[in-house]
Amino acid sequence: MDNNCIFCKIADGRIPSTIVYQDNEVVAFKDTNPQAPVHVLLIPRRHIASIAELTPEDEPVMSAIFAAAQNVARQAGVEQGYRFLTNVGRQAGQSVFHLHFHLLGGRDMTWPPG
Ligand code: IU
Repeated sequence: MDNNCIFCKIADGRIPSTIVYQDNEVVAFKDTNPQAPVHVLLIPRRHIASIAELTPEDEPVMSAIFAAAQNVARQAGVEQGYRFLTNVGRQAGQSVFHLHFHLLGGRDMTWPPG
């Protein structure tokens, strides 16, 4: 755990959030600045800065995140169409350096993203 990381604090409940799903590996909570009617962030409980830091040992947590995404999408009623993405590095728009996947749905999505 990184004591300066806001998402570590959300994961262990030190900062309140609207959690929609959690298990031993993953926490999913509503984004506080939603960009779509459904906007949930899925994070590993363990601090990993971004995809750039993943190692083969992280395979179980990555599978858990993808499985959780299916659950969250189903629970939110957007399983017919949603976007699931992660920003890697500042140039891509990453502003919080604890790995997180955005699950966005409930409206038509455009491509390419900005
Ligand atoms: P990004 O990919 O690192 O730019 O996404 C960070 C997201 O985290 C962004 O959508 C914020 O609205 C969201 N967020 C949040 O939900 N709660 C917080 O306390 C903070 C950021 I800081």
